[in-house]
Amino acid sequence: MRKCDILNGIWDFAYCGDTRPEYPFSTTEFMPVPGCYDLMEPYCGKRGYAVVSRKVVAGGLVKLFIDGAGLDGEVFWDGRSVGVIKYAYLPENFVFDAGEEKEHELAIVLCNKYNEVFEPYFDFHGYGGIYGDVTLTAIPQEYIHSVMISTEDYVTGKIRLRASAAQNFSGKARLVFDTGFVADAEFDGGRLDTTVTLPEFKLWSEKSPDLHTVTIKTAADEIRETFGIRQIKLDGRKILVNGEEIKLVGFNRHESHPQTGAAMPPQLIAADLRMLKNGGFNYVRGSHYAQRKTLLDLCDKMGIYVWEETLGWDFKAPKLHSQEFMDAQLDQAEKLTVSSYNHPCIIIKGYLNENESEKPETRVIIQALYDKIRSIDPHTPITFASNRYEKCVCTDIVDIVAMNPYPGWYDSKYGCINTNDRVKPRLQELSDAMPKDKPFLITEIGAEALLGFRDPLKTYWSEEYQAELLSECVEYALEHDDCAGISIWHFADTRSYVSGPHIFGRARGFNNKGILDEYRRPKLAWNAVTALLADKK
Ligand code: ADA
Repeated sequence: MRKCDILNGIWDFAYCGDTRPEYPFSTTEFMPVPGCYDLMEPYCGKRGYAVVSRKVVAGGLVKLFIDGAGLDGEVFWDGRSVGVIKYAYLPENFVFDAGEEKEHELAIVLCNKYNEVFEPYFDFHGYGGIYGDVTLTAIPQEYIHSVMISTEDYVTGKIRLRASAAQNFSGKARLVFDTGFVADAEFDGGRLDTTVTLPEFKLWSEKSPDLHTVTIKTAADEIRETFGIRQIKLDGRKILVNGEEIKLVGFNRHESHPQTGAAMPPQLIAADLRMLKNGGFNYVRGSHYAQRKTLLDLCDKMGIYVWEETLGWDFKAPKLHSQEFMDAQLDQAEKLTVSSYNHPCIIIKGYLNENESEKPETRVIIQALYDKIRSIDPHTPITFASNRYEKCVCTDIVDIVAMNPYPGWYDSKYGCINTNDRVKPRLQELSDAMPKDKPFLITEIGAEALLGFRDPLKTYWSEEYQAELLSECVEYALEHDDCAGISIWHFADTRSYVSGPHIFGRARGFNNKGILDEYRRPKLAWNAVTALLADKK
């Protein structure tokens, strides 16, 4: 088995402002990794370059894994560039020759200035830092990488295993499963593609999230992968998992906390997920970027369904229709599809949250991204969340129709105190207008509420108004068979715009539509919706 070092800890650090740091890097301070430098005094809220570095004893071929970083960066080994971080949040591997076995310097130049894929107008704060674990694994020259396991038949336990190996490796591979079952396969020109029917297996499901492992052994390498056996199928408006209809009820969730930013420690991520599961919910939409491996591992183990999507938020023409943008989106979609492929919790793959899908010319990129993901992943339903509603001209391309309507909030009128009576009729109207042969998901819905603002008139921004609105929404989803599910916008209040015109709709600089506040303290809506779910059980 490979040797893997966890490099988390206290790294050397320098904040460099507008000047991109050059080798030899000079560091005079320190920073915990994972961590966000723009949450550290005196750099709080600043946008600029930073460098973090540490010494590592290693040699030969190595794989550096970073479980998400942002907003972009570059990795240096003794001053030599060994990889670029282009997409915030995306867990990535960097394979390189570490040279002679001795002490080396690993440095990561980070930048939290906005870039091509992270625009300043996104309704979530862009943190600078290393968001998740950093590990370094010694690997042989003929190493195995990108193992992808999918369920071909959940009834018989038939799985497909694809793997690639460096340097066009050809030779035998032994597949040893946790059940004791052993199968033989062969790499040919660096590729292995085989199916195995496991004689004894357990299905992964929301109620019993059983996982399996397979150890792949070749003459040169040995790695273990975790996977789950489960099948997602769509049948008209229904989503089926292992042949049974499911109703998705959950939240959009940002990886964000006032004290840690995007670098939430596993304890806090697990606490969020436990709260969600114990509250009777079964689903997280990972808005609006790649999810950390830590979160996906937890969702696999806890039986929580996940919608995963690429980084994006309301990209607009002409950028949306440019070739450069298309290439970057395709690259990001490919990387994400491969990196999270084996997590059974991911049941929907998404991209380009809220784009100009009412324009026929946007069909090109919607189709291209769909085709890219489908070319790698033959099974998982693919879609995007639209806010163009009846005007959307792309619903025929995707597998699931997903809409972000905000009745009772963004359609408020002068003089109205409470518009919750419009919620159910609007949802029904929208559902009726959508294709009948595809599941219809309410991907976002909600209202702002400030924790502690109680108002008997149930006015906008009050906890009472939000509680009533979200109860209506969840009730609608539970009562209607033609609605496959709902993800409330959103789990917890999240830091958003800190300046600019939008801040005026974002009190405190937060998106306050959380059913919990940013410290996960429940608003009235939490009690109302969890009570409703408990009643329906
Ligand atoms: C959109 C968007 C979310 C959030 C939400 C809101 O639907 O997808 O990220 O900005 O609106 O609160 O307005």
